[in-house]
Amino acid sequence: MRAIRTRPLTGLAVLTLAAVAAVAPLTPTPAAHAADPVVVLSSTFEDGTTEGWRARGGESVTPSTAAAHSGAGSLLTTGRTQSWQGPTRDLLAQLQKGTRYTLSVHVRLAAGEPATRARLSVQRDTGGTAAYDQVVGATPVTADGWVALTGTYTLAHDVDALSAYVETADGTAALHIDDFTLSYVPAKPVQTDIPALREVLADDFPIGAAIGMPQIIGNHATLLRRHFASVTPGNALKWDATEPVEGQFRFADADALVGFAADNGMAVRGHTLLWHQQTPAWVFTDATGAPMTPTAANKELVLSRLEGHIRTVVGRYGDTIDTWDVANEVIDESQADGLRRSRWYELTGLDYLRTAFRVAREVAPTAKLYVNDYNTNVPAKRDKLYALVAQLRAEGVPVDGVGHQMHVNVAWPSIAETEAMLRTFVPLGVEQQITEMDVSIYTDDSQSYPSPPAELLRTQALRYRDLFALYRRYADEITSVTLWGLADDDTWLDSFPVARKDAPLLFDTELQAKPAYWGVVDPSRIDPTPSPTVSPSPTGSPSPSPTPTGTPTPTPTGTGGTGVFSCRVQYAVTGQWPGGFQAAVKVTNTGDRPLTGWTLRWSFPDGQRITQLWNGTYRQEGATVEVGNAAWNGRLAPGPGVDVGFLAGWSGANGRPGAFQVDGTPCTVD
Ligand code: 9MR
Repeated sequence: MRAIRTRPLTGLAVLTLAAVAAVAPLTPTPAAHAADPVVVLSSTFEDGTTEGWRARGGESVTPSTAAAHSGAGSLLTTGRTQSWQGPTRDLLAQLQKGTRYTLSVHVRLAAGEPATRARLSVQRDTGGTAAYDQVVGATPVTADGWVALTGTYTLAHDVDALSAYVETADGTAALHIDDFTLSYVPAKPVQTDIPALREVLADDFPIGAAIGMPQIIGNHATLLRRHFASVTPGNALKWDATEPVEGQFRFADADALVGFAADNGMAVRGHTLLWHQQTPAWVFTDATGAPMTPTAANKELVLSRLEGHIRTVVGRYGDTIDTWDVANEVIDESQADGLRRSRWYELTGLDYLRTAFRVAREVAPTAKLYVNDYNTNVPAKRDKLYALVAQLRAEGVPVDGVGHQMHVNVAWPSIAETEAMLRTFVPLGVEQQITEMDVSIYTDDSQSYPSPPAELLRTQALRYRDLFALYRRYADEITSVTLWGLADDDTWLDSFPVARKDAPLLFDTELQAKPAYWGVVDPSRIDPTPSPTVSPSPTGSPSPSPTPTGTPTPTPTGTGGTGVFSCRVQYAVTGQWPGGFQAAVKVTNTGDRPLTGWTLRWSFPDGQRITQLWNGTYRQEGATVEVGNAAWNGRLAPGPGVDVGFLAGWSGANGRPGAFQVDGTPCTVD
């Protein structure tokens, strides 16, 4: 949900691309830079039609001139009787699986309607089942002005139908929308010249990330594989995902995520077997269909459901999942006994915990079984958690570990309090893990930055530095550290506690290493003087100046200048739309002589024309393309190679170039 950067979007961008292609520039590019966004679809409602938009179900959608964000027209939706009704547009033909898009729409309530909150979402249908992904969370809207809902979306599933829609969180107000854009931001390559977190931390603990389906395809998967030794499915193993209807289990997403981890040698934390949230209502519904009351019969029924659920879910993953959050968030420090008054507790007392741990141990005898909670640094909560774990273990309940979620922020909690949290549990003889760490840039609900100010990113880097230094000191106690997400493009904090863009992780929305990453890896690399170009602005920050993809880590020097140079080129079209495409080219030195400065040449077979290229300079004459190195990637040593990306126009066919040369040496081609 980041603001669009570099230049305003226009509906002409795709046309511009084709037009530029037609005049065939022979222009060396200026300094290499990140690519500009390309608009794939826009709706301005200026032509008196609905431009392909329709009602979701029963309401009325018509062109209107009663209000307009730009020009004279908008789209008006009236006659809504349900909050989920609203204008929708099919996007199946436009969205490619695995590619990240920015969706933006302006919303204003019709005159006289009371203020409410609007959401921008995507509906995807597969095999007759609909699923809903939120792109922008509930955002205040009124009849007095236009509000932009802007967010990013990556389709991560195979679908039969796909549409974007606007709805309200509550109420049925008539509403206008205008200036919808679906744009494609060409992805920067994943950095290959920075240390892998998993290697930096290898002697301390496995480093993990919470993931969903979007994290196991494309560049996200590349980043995940490179840096992380462990994953936690963020939602796919929760009860509402795995057993939405009694006895009907669904494991498609969980299987894909666990399979990805297994294929890539990563550990998996199973999260979570029981929780007071994301548990379907049927679990607590009695045989007559009524909500359960605390009777002996209901206790028996709910415990047998719990047992059946755990047997099936844990049983499915055998040894692949070696750690389970058996119980999530069972402490409430405001209760004298410290026990959360969840439905589990109300119906069974502490027996739900006894049953859950006993059954999990039976099914997965070697897995580590955890109780996981947030705010475990807060002394009152910490001590009540301690008391519960001590009691359960004294009874022989197999609790092996305590998970500290560590949803923290740039100013809270102190390192001393965090250390006290870790120290407290040592005498219990339990393992400890950091299970859901993120560091919000916000310290109260009123703050909101369209993009994170540099100074806050620096403060955040120092927090990561200090917290990881602490974790490393306690590496004998801590058996893994997991971040609650992979990169800032996909974080639960964008909609909690209010809808706004947060930036709590180690990689930014373009998957590039942040100062926070350096806080963990090498604090001497945290920039002491933040650039003024990214200082806070309530109306939207100017975009950061173009950055190379690689942070300028000195490249290994190779073996000297006497050996043989040979090369390999990997060429991949990473996105394609009518008239345009994006490609990634990786050049690897497979010999033993490093180059200082290099030129890559190829010919396009089908008249393709490059319009923009990053991480290098380019010239194109006819079909022939010549790419030179950028200032920071001139050294091409044996090893990881360099990545170049470009946008180009095409028509008719978009065949791959068959041959590549570096400094005249033909390369092998993948
Ligand atoms: O990251 C999860 C988010 O996608 C869900 O919407 C949310 C729903 O409750 O749960 C999030 O994960 C939570 C985790 O399971 C337990 N600790 C708090 C996490 C953030 O809410």
